[in-house]
Formats: sequence, C-alpha cells, structure tokens
Amino acid sequence: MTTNQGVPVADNQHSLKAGLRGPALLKDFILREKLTHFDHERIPERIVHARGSAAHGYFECYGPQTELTSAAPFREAGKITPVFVRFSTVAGERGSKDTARDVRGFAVKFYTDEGNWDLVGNNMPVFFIQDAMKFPDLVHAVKPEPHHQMPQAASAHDTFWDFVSLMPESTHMLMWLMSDRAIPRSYRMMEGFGVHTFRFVNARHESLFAKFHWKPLQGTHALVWDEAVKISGCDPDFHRRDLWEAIESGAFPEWELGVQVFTEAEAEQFSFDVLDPTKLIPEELVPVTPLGRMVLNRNPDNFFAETEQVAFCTAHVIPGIDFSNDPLLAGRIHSYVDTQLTRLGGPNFHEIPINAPIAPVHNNQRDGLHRQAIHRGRVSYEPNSLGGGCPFQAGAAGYVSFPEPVQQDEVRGKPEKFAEHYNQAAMFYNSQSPVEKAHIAAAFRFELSKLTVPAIRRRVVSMLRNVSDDLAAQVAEGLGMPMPDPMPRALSEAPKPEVDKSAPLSMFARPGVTGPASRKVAIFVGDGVDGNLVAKAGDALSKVGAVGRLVGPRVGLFTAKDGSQIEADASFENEPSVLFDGVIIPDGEGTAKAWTRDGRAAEFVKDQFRHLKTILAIGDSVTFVEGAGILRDEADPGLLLLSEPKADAFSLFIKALARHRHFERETDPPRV
Ligand code: HDE
Repeated sequence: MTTNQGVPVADNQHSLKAGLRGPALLKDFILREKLTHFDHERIPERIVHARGSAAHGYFECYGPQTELTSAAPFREAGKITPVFVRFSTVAGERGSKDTARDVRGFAVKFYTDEGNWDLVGNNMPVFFIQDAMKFPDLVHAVKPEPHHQMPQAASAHDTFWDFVSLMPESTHMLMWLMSDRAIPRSYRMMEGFGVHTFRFVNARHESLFAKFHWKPLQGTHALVWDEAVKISGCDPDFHRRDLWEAIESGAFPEWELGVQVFTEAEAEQFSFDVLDPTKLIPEELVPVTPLGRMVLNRNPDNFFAETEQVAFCTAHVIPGIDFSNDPLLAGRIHSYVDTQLTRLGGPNFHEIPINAPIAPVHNNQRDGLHRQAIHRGRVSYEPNSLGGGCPFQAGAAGYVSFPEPVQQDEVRGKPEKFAEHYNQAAMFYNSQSPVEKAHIAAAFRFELSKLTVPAIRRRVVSMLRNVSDDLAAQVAEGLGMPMPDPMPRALSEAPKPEVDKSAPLSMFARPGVTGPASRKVAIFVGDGVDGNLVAKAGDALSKVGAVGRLVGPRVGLFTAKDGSQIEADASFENEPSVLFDGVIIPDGEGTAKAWTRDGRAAEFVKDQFRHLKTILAIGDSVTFVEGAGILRDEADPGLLLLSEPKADAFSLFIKALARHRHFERETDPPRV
C-alpha cells in the first residue's frame, strides 16, 4: 500500500498521535491525504438519467450498407465495433430504485475506427416535447417538488401532470409512459430507439433520413405494477443485478440494430412531420432494415470509472451519420457537452479511458483541467511549417456536414403538422392488446389518483377524450369523477393518418427467441421435502438456461425426506416472490404443513399468482397452495397443481415459464 505519491504506507489503521492517548498531529500527511481524497469522492450526478447501469460489448455488421451510409460500423459483413452501453431511468436520483414507472435511457457508444459515435436513445420511440426550449420545464415538473423534495423517482404527482396536461404535444408519449414499456422486466428486454430522425450520408454525399431501432432477442417484457412497487422495496437494484448476473453467467443480452430509411420527398408526403419527435414512423409505412447485432458480454470493472464517468453526447457523430433539423435534437447537440463540463470537472473528459476513442486523436487543443496527454514540441497551431504542417486536415476523407440548403426567415414557431397531437396517441392505444389497454387505464388511474388538485385530473381526462373515449371513461370511473368535455384541439381539421393500428407497437409482437433462458425460479425447500424432486427441478431448469434457487423459511441446511441435507440459497424473507419468474413447490408432507403455517410462504405463492407467474405444486404441496386461496383452474396453463409427480411435470413448467406471464388469470381488482 502506498500514498498517492507512491510512498509505502506502514500503518493504515492508526493516525499519527503525540503518545498513544495523545492528540492527533497535523503533520500526518498520510491521514490528511486519505481524508482529503475521500472528501472529494462524489461528483455531481446527471441532472437526468442519474440512475444507470452499463456493460461492454460489440456490434457486428450483417453486410455492407455503403449505398446508404459511409459510417464505419456498416462497411462490411462481420465487421466488429466495440460498444459501451448505459441503461438508465430518467427522473430518479443516483441511488433511486430501478423499477420506477419511467422512460429508460438506452445510450450506446460505438468506438469506431473513425471516432466515437454515440446513439443516445430511449426505450420509447417518441418524446414529451417538440422543442429543446421546453426541456428544463419538463424536467423541473417531473423531478421531486422543490419545496419538500418529494416524490423520488415518480411521475405520480401534481407538478408533472400539471405541466403535461398543459402541453398536449406530450399526449402520445404519455400513452407510452402509462404503458408497460415504462416498467420493463429487465434492461435486456427493452427495445431501444434513436427517437429523432437522423441522416445517413454515403460516400457520394447523398443523404437519406434514418430512424434507429434496437430489437431485443430476449423479447420485450414488462413487470406488472404491483410487482414493480414491491421490488422497489426488496431489491432497488433489480435491473442492475439482472444485467450484471446475466452477463456474469454467460447469458449475453443481444439486440438487432435496424433502421427505417426514407427520402426527404417521401417524408414530405407523410401526414406527420418527421422532424417532430412526438411522432414515430409506423413500420407498416417504412419497414425496418436490419443492419447488425449488438452483444453485451462484459461487465464494467469499476462502476465509477466507467458507468459513472461515461459521457454520451448526441454531437458525437462520425462520417456517414448526420443530423436532421429536429428542434429537440438541436438542443441536445448543445446540452450534453455543456452538462459534462460541470459533471466531469473540465474540458478534458474525453481523455478518461471510458470516453477515449480507439481512433487516434490529433489536434492543437491544449491544457485545461485534468489534462492527461503530454503534448511534445513547440507547435500547437495550424497552419504551421515548424511541425511539418501536422496535423493535416482530412479534407473530403474527414467529416463533411451534409450541405442542406438553409434559406428561411428566422422565427420562433413550428410547422403546422406539429400541432396535431392525437392521431398517433390513438394509433398507439388502438394497437395494444386488451391486457395492455387495461394496464394503461390502470396506470392513469393510479398516477392521477395521487394528485391533490382535481382540476389537473380533469384536464388529463379531457386530453384522453381526444385519444379514446373508452380509455377516458375507464379512467374517469376509476377516479370517481364525471367525464369532462374533450380538450379543444389546436387543429380544427387533423390530417388523416396513413396507419390506424400498428402491430409492432404492442409488446406482445416481440416475445423473443431466448424463451425461459435466464429466468429465475424459486424451488421451495424445508425439512422433509422430496430431495429427489428438488434435484430434478434444478437439472431441468439449468438444461434450458433458467436459474433455479432453493428458497426456504430460512437460509442454510434442511434435512430432506430421504435424510440427505439440502442447503437453501435464500429465504422467503430475503428473496420474496417478486424476485422470481416462477415457483416450483415439491412434495413433502411435513414441509407442506410447515408452509401452511408460515404466512410468508402463503404470501409468496399468492404474489406468484397475482403477478401471473408459473406455479408448479406437487403432491402434498397442492393442499398448501389451495389453502392460500389459489383455486385449481384447468384452463390456466401457468397453474400446475399435480397430485402425483408426473414425468412431464418439469417440461410442462418450462413451457409455461417461456410464456412469461399468464395474463388470462388477471382480474382488476386481483382475486387474491
Ligand atoms: Fe437527454 N440528457 N436530453 N434525452 N439523455 C442527458 O446528459 C437533454 C432526450 C438521454 O447514460 C444529460 O450527460 C436535452 C431525448 C439519455 O449517460 C443532458 C434534451 C432522449 C441520457 C441531457 C434531452 C434523451 C441523457 C444529463 C431535450 C432520447 C443518459 C447528463 C432537448 C432520444 C446518457 C448527461 C447516459 C442524458 C439533455 C432529451 C436520452 C442534461 C436538453 C429525446 C439516454 O445533457
């Protein structure tokens, strides 16, 4: 052990004192260095997206896309570009819970051989506002209210709904935020979107518009709200842990990157403006072209050095990628570097290892706080002759902005199509399955029930009347209020949308291909349990890549029916039901009796049932499950109550587990 000056430390346990019981001495440079450094260990957190988790990986190109773009990652089949990806919630502080109802950030840094490209996206394809001018207001409204700093990581409060109900352009995004997209099961099970329209530019300087999509191989899956609430108590790190454990265990999460490409002329024909970030382009209108796949295969070595210090920026583009005139994007191009100058303490944060490009850096920028590079020689200007003219400009081989003609009056305002706010909100709602629609209504009911100002509730429901009277009526009923009149529309005659319903907008459109792999299953254990069944259950799960954990009334050793010892990994107390995707309750007379007397065991299966998970109970355990109020229902494929240990019990369980949840079972209010 040494000091920061490299001096060996003899004793790291005691400060220097004048005698064993005497006063500590100011000249103890070792103590002072240690404390001073500690005093400065915290840096400001991100103003938004403070809570996040990240991983390393790579992007692999499917084939050359040089007709579309000269961007380095898309030049040839099999080309590998390293990436670092950070997922985040938006509103909560750095230590807040993972499972808040919120948008999730999906930021990807591509370390390409022509410099870093950051695709700083979200898990929803649209945004609340159309212009960067409104962003500070939006964030002030959603953050904890300034007089008492409540609530943390939640949009269910007056100021958020006050703002958005006065901002009809947020209606479409509110539909996404109230949908299950806002409570993902895992970061691995979310789509990602670049949101804005970007430009692809090819080597001939021809440009097409581009919208980016990340599609997860794991499928898009969500929590249910009651589960999300309970998880935030028993494991606030739920998503962080899930990502970490999946990567550690080799279940590497994977996404396909696709792009919607279209011409400016096509864009002009659309009923909406592609520069408006509150609108998406239905895949029926412009299909998604797959470009390659991204695999996350390595956890960071150090959270602070990598996940915390990483600096994403929409201005980080490479040759082949350019901007559109989306006014929200314009503000972002400014904002990220600006905030990072403060957050990372100066202008040299591009030298922090996680931010440093793998492409070499040569320029005449010098000095500044925390400069790491040691520039040699006397030349730090261009043009020069003393340095042999180096570094040279790259000319046409460098970044050349797309020469978009600009000839208009300077104005503050927006194009007319931006003023249509409800077509796509309605398209989103109409594209949802009945289950998803019911969850949207319940989410509005919950969020609005938390408001203290009835006028704000009325305003939101009046906004919803422009989306769906059916939805508005359900929300009004849930709040015990009469239906208000619809909110007046900005446009008297809305353009007719090309698409009323778009199948990919439902989460059920993408169940994924990895099935039960990486899903967590509790296997109940206790004294007298059938050890043979416990072992078989564990084997069956690991064969399909699912994770079985032995959960008992306490951790530690239990004696199975045949006298062998079984060690519980977790207890009903330290890993309750919400942390598992399914439960297997093996046979065992004594065990079933003990579980019947244990309220925590009953609560465990009730929550499994309520949260629509797969339950397998065998033999005596069936009595325990039924005693908890869960009645046999042959039509429920996720409720396997077997009086005998049938040979195909575990394969039935795994098939049911792969369905993620059994929504047929759901009632509002819940049955148990
Ligand atoms: Fe951000 N956003 N944002 N944002 N954003 C930040 O940058 C901002 C927007 C997004 O994991 C900040 O370094 C403005 C849309 C992600 O480190 C800040 C506007 C989308 C992350 C900032 C937006 C995003 C951020 C905070 C409106 C989806 C986290 C700290 C004009 C396409 C990246 C920081 C990470 C972070 C500004 C809107 C995504 C303040 C001004 C739209 C994923 O610069």
